[in-house]
Amino acid sequence: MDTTDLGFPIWLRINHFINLFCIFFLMRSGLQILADHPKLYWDDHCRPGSEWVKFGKKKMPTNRLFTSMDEAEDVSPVFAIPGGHHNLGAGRNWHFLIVPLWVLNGLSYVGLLFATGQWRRLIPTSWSVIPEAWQSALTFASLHAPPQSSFDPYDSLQQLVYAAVVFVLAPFMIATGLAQSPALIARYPWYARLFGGRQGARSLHFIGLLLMVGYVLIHLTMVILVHFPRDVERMFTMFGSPGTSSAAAFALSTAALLFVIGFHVAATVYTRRHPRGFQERATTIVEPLMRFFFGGLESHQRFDRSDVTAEHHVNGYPPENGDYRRQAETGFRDWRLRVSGLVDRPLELSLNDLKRMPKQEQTVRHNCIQGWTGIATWGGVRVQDLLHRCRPKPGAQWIVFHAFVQEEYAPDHYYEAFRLDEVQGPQTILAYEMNGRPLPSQHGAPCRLRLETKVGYKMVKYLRHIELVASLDQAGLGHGGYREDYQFYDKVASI
Ligand SMILES: Nc1nc2c(c(=O)[nH]1)N[C@H]1C(S)=C(S)[C@@H](COP(=O)(O)O)O[C@H]1N2
Ligand SMILES: [Mo]
Repeated sequence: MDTTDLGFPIWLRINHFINLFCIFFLMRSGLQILADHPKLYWDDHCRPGSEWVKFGKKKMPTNRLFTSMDEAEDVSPVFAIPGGHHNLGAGRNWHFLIVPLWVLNGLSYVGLLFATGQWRRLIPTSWSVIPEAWQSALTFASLHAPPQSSFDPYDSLQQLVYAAVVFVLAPFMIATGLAQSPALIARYPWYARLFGGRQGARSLHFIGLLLMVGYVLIHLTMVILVHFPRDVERMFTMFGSPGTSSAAAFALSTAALLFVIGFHVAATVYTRRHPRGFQERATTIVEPLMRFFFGGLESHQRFDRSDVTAEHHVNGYPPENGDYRRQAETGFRDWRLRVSGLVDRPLELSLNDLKRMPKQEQTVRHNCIQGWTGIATWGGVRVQDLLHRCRPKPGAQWIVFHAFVQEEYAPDHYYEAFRLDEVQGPQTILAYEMNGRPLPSQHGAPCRLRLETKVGYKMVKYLRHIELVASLDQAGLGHGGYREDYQFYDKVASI
């Protein structure tokens, strides 16, 4: 087939349009996520100051404890969705809503390319493409355009760039995105190592974003500048059909572009005005997908003791009230962990009771939702063993971990809930030790949850009460946890 006869079939235009619609959502929601911890690193210790790039002007204090929530930056709703301060939950929900659409669109595009012979448009069939592309690059570098005849269908350089974006950059973004799922890399630690760890994957995902932005800018500039107006007409007829007049094509394409812009504006305004409504709608799609893809994965991490992070970040200040203070002063001698609700045998366990149960140690990576990581050895008792002792009743659906009141969370105390099957994993423990020492106060003394397939916010510190309930309505505002209630996070947290 002569490649000049390929034309632009209707499916290709639709794929191109959906892709453009998705890409801007992915970029804007990605930026929102980045703004919550606007620092990028090459190793998983995230030592303060070791970032290779940092956005924003905030400086963290060196003379007192700070938490990673203090490090979040504001971002404009023009660039990010939904914009603003610490709207990471909504940003993530947009990202994970659009990703499946974008991936399905990409797969159908590639499938159709090969089913129809359109692949010839993108994949060079002769090695001569390389010297030709070089010639073309030299021509562009001298601020000239290669002759129009070399653009049928694509100029060699253009063809190579398009092929690289479709067959290299897009899969690369998917691969580096997946490597940020705590569940996936807890089950398959080698997968994170392919990218030099989770921070490597995160940094590469960002570099991929820069390449994508660069590509979009150059792509648009070229379409407009090179061989004007033929390419613009071509771009417009992307939306019309070959038979339509150029006026109709122009009207249709303008409408299509306005639709994308209008949709973004409306989505941004809606998300900002109705954060709860958006959370509830988005999570009905996002959470089942997360459970489907990552729910069955168990953590099998075995980092070496020598991998432990020296300065592990902190999120959530220790409680300051008299109740907690008094117990801390006596080494939590009077602390009791209450296990209650829908159980056959309610329990009240002291720290010594916990220490008499079988102990498990695990050296694992912590993945905060904001982006930082750290490696530590945690020691404690398996939640499985605890459940054996308290024996949940048949009606128990959810297990809720409640913390002491922390003054920073005035409306309520911190808590997180899980379906019972989610806490059965081999590396789900109540930790009373960190790196061989009693749990330090900033990391959750006297006892905290570790559930290594989840993002950090699910791992409640300063534990004081575990409750088994039939429905989420029985905990907090009913969305599955403190951060779900007040920061609109999803409750599955596998990525
Ligand atoms: N009680 C309580 N538990 C909490 C938090 C908190 O603010 N309060 N923050 C969560 C978040 S967002 C993270 S990332 C981890 C941080 O654990 P670390 O401070 O030990 O690093 O604790 C989680 N557990
Ligand atoms: Mo976090």
